[in-house]
Amino acid sequence: MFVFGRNSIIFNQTGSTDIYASNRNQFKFQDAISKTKSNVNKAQVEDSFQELVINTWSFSNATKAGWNVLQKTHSALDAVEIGCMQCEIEQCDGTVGYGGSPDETGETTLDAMIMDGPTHDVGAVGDLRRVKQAISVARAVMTHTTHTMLVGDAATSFALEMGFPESNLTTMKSRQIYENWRGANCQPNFHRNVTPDPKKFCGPYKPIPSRNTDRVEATANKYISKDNHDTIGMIAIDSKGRIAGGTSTNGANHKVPGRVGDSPITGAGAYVEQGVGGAVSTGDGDVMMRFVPSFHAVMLMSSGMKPDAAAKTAVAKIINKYPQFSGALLAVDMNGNMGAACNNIDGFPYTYRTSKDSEVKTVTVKCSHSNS
Ligand code: SD4
Repeated sequence: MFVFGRNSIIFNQTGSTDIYASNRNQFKFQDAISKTKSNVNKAQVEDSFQELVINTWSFSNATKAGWNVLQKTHSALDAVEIGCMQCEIEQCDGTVGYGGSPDETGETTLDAMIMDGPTHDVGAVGDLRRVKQAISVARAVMTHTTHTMLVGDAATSFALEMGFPESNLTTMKSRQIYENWRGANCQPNFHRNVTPDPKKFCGPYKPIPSRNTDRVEATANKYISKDNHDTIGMIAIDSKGRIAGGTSTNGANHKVPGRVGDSPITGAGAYVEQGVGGAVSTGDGDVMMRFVPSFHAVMLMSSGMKPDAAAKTAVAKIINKYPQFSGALLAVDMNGNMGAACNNIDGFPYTYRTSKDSEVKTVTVKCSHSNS
């Protein structure tokens, strides 16, 4: 039995595993760490790669958790799942896991995805309700279905069927955030072209005549700030050179119920390509998912661009249309070269550890159009 942090992994005789994660409620999930080895396209992997775990923001405990599991199971997928799970448990910056970003009804809902480089397999959940372990449910979608994404209450039903516990994602803090927002006439919110005026009043709203084609300006979500866009996006490479990526978030504060952001969308929130590298994004997902920036950056790397330049080019493409956009993109190649680009944030930190390092390191990138 391996014990790391608050999670215990028990390997049984068949080689499959159970995870017990203590997150106030304990949960048990058969095969939460799946039999990665059997999933691997062996032709695409080699031995003795430099191991790596890297993730958005200063979530160093998540990096550590991912790194520790990488040392024990030698699986990039496990590292991404456990690393992101660490943030779900810690409720990193209030924007990952339960108790953050209440929607317009006060409910916290979760988005997450995980992607396996060797198989190009993806599992994702959007608008997941009443289940805390979003990244693990995403992995269950990948492992136990041939689908890519499940959403809303139906994703919850699937999670319960897979053995995850149902629980309330609302906390005193998220209740307070919601009450304050209601008290401020539901400002800010994400509505437009509705009546009553959404810049002054709460809903319910009715549409007012508007044609998309009349609009000449692209609009980003201006209120997105450092405090409400700290999604974890993580990439790991194991010693066999298998790359995996993933994300977990509670999305955008005061979102319209049913809203799903970029984080669970393949190529938007995260993308990995075996033999090339990976990228993950954080920020205004409503804008980013229109550009699939993670896919863009990885494609640029596949044509020879370094991660730093690839991240900058992909972000520049978004800024060109949405100068107000706030967000960041982190990219890494199979050799562990890394780079990031960001816009309208007061600096974007990321943390990583490779086999060359004795501890987790942090790099902070200066952003274009910084508010500072
Ligand atoms: C979203 N991109 O749902 C996410 C939010 C976030 O850092 O914080 N990203 O739009």
